[in-house]
Amino acid sequence: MGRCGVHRHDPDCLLGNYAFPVDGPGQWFHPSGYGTWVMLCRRSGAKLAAPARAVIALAGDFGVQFTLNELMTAVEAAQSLPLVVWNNGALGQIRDDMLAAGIPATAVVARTPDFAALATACGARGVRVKTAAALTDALRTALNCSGPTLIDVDAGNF
Ligand SMILES: Cc1ncc(C[n+]2csc(CCOP(=O)(O)OP(=O)(O)O)c2C)c(N)n1
Ligand SMILES: [Mg+2]
Repeated sequence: MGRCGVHRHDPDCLLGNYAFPVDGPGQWFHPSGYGTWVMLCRRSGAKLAAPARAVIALAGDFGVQFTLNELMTAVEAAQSLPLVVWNNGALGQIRDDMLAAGIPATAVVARTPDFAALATACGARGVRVKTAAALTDALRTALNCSGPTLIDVDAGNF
């Protein structure tokens, strides 16, 4: 997820890899290399391996759709797992890279499903938030719930 294009070391960068503060190893999992979209299975696996630790899954609105079926695994395992979906209605990184390269952004803006409803249909909790404060509240609640919560974040306000 992100909106940084080639400016990945920009202090305003929203790319999780650069923006998320960690103070030790084993706290940030990213599919380095090809950056393959495997977010939900990996976080669900991390929660299985370390059930006492708080685990949060973070994905873009298109990346999450590749492994959203794994939400069922988290539901079956009753994993207390917030799944934060950064919803910008776009394949944002690809769009930004196209624009940064001076080529027209093609086929990178598309409709996304109602993620909160989709989560509910899977037996998970689903909420939509529009502000940082609401996101904080939703995360606190989700970490204290049994079972996963999909938090659909309207990126337009950030
Ligand atoms: C399986 C797979 N296919 C394609 C890509 C290439 N790719 C990297 S970022 C990206 C767009 C990501 O869109 P989204 O998940 O909505 O995140 P955003 O950049 O909008 O925050 C794509 C297609 C990939 N990383 N993994
Ligand atoms: Mg996106």
